[in-house]
Amino acid sequence: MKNQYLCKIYDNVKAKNLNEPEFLQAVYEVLNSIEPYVNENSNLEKNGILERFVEPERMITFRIPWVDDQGKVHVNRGYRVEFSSAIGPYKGGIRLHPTVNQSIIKFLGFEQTLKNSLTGLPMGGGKGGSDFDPKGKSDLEIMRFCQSFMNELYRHIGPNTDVPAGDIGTGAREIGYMFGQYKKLKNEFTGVLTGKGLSYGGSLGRTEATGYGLCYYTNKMLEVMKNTSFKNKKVIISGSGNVALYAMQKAQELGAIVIAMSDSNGYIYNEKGLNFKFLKELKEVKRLRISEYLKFDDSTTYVSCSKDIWKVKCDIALPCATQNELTLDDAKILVSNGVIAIGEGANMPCTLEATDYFIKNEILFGPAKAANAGGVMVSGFEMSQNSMRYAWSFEEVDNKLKTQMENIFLEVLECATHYNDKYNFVLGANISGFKKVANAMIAQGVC
Ligand code: NDP
Ligand code: 2IT
Repeated sequence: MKNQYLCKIYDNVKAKNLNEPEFLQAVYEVLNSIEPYVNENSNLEKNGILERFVEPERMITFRIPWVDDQGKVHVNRGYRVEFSSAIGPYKGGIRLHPTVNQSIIKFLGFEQTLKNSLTGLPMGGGKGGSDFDPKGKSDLEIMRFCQSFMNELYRHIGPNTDVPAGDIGTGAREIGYMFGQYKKLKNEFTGVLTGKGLSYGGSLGRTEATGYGLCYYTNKMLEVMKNTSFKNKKVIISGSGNVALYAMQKAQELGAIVIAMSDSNGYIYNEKGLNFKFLKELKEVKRLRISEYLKFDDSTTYVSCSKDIWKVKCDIALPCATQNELTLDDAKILVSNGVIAIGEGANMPCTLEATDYFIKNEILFGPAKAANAGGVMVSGFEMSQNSMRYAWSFEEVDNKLKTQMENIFLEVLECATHYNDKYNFVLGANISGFKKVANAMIAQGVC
């Protein structure tokens, strides 16, 4: 990064947010890659765009007291970052995981701003969550926690203000409890959350959207750049949650053999391919550990170290668990094993060094904010359907998702090619997403 304006902005972000490594990482990646665009647009500095772009519009933290089944009182910390409303109401998921802190919520909100811009829909960037650990909690404990979370959050959100959704640890069950509490507090039935159940305003295809979208994007990238596809490719997918499961299903439908998947404890491996129905039942219905898969299929191997999944030889790797789960060492192993494409299903799953290594080696690299935009895209469709008080068919949603994910890839490629960096889809995604946000900010004046 040589541009003085960019260096000044980054130094300032660093000084102000020293103890937020994930936020600094995300900001560095973006500032570094939009340099050619900043070099040719002096109006950005004149309008103080980057100063505002890296500072959330609003950050809320709050206490979440709740009572467990034994009557003991617990307190967790809740967050909502309303990062940018330049192009629409704040929009982004809620993460429930013990590792959640301000740095993680801010990096996710920052990334979400650019991702939502790439969808082509009018949505700003936001993110929320709590350090609450849903693992091992009863349904009633989850319900009491979600109600207490909403007891504070409800005053900050609304269908035209800020529309939360799912993320790690937040699925249909949690969204249902949060929606019920919002409705009770506001006496209002509106599309204030997305990822809702189908019986009360959810969209068909939202559950599948992120995983399916990731495969549509990756398949288009394979087709355009290498004249190939998922067909007969060996695929490994980290994680076995919402994103990973539906990436598995779509990859298989496109003809791939999914040979390894993981959870935070370990990974399962089967050279002949894993079974979607078994895994869905295990993870979505029974909420068990992935090691239990062996009870369904004893020809599968379990390795009790989730990080070792990257040592499995494959053609395509889809990291779908969490941030920084794939490091430079992992990238070197994947490349030496002949990987041809990486599709980021999780947010920022590859470290900066791993990402650079893939790009330098001309591995097809689908960066998260483009490749996993399908989830929030269908959330945007859910908002539209709620506003119309109407419901589209699964096919309608899925067709729109596929077309628009392919368009995002083409837009990213065009941008990367324009800046003479044809394999740098990180640059392509960041500049494409940023342009629209920056133009909207300039048009709206200093606010
Ligand atoms: P889920 O909670 O459904 O699943 C998360 C999966 O990742 C689980 O298998 C979990 O394993 C694993 N995991 C979570 N945290 C860690 C960790 N610290 N170390 C190792 N493994 C971990 O979440 P989602 O599938 O919804 O989200 C996965 C990723 O995709 C996240 O980065 C999220 O931000 C991103 N994303 C999600 C979207 C959505 O619509 N849901 C949209 C776009 C991106 P275990 O069960 O052992 O914890
Ligand atoms: O990271 C993401 O894009 C999500 N967790 C989905 C957000 C949404 O509003 O659907």
